[in-house]
Amino acid sequence: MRVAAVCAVAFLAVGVPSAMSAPPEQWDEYFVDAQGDSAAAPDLETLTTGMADDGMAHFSVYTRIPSTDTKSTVIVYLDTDHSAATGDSAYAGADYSFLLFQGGRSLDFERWNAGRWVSATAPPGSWWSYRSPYLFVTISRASLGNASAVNVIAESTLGAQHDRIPDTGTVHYNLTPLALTVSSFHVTRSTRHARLELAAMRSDTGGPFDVASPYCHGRVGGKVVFATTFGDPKKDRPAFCSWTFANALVGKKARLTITFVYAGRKASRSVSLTVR
Ligand SMILES: [Ca+2]
Ligand SMILES: [Ca+2]
Repeated sequence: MRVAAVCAVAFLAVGVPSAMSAPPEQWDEYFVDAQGDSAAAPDLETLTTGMADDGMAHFSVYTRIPSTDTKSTVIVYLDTDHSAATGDSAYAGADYSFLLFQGGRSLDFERWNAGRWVSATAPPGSWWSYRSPYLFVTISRASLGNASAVNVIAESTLGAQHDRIPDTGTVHYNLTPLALTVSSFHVTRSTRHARLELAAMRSDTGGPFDVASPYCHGRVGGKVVFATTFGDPKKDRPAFCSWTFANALVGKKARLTITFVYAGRKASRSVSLTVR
């Protein structure tokens, strides 16, 4: 636990997401915590980490803080060099932190320096705000030493009472630009039927892509033929596009494509075949 009173240097929260024009493509990850597990400290419910194509990292904590609370803190800790040997050992080696102190609802940016947390200059373009129930933090990757990834912890504290996301360990989030990589592609065929299956990995989480439906595109003999059915990708199952062709199309050349589009990224595979 940290002594909030020494950290209560107020920063103005500047800008809100809705005020940005032409927002860049952004992708997010959500981590959900139990509700009602914080005793008297603010109950943390979700932690969202995200990156946008303009190089800004976003962190938000969903926590409903009573307006009568003047003593608690909510802190987002970032270990930007993935080293527990640097930074605050009580928080898995966190090197930077964002602190919301309910006394005056002040916000502070701090870095670990010579064995303690000290207030640091707010990096250009960064902003903080608390608008119940969201604590928002935005900071550029450049301000975090161009970190390729961060380990994140959010914690609320009131006296000896706490809530934390995650309950143990850290949330690992990749800050390098998102890429989608095809991990499997299969074509199965039978009489007047073809099925394309596609799975992809996302670079930010290292996990399977399972957040958007596939686009299915088919042309036979130069004309568009809509897929008969499709299926969304799941963690353990590829997405699919499936076509059943009319008798009149037997013998014609077909070009079939299955595509994921997400946050301006694309993963796609096509096949050419003759309908039989
Ligand atoms: Ca909680
Ligand atoms: Ca560290």
